[in-house]
Amino acid sequence: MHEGVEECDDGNDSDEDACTTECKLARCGDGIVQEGEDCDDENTDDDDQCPANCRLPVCGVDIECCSFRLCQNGGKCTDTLKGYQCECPPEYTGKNCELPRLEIIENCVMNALSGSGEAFVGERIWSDGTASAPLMN
Ligand SMILES: [Ca+2]
Ligand SMILES: [Ca+2]
Ligand SMILES: [Ca+2]
Repeated sequence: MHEGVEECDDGNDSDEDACTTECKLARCGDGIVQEGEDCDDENTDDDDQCPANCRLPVCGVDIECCSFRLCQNGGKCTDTLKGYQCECPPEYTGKNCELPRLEIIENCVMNALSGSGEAFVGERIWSDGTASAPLMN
């Protein structure tokens, strides 16, 4: 270790520990993700991908989860004590409304009353069985 020139010298070629290969002490803003850092974008700006303390905010602890746009396909996000909840449109389900709900048409029978004889009367049943609606076409 050279006094005055080097801040540290751990004698290895790793940037990811407390002393970089340039013999500078690991710090937030040096562009290298070291121990205790979630990210490091080589600056100490808070307004970009990596905050000034190099710690990514934890949803439900540091910031509201809904600011992450977690609900997909038009789902409505609500922050809860333990995180968030998505209120999904009828066509989607899953924690983040990411799963399409299968539409199954059952009971298709010829509708004798339609006049044309070509219409069907059926039923819409969602894959989770919660909603069904009569279907005519
Ligand atoms: Ca090192
Ligand atoms: Ca760093
Ligand atoms: Ca930054």
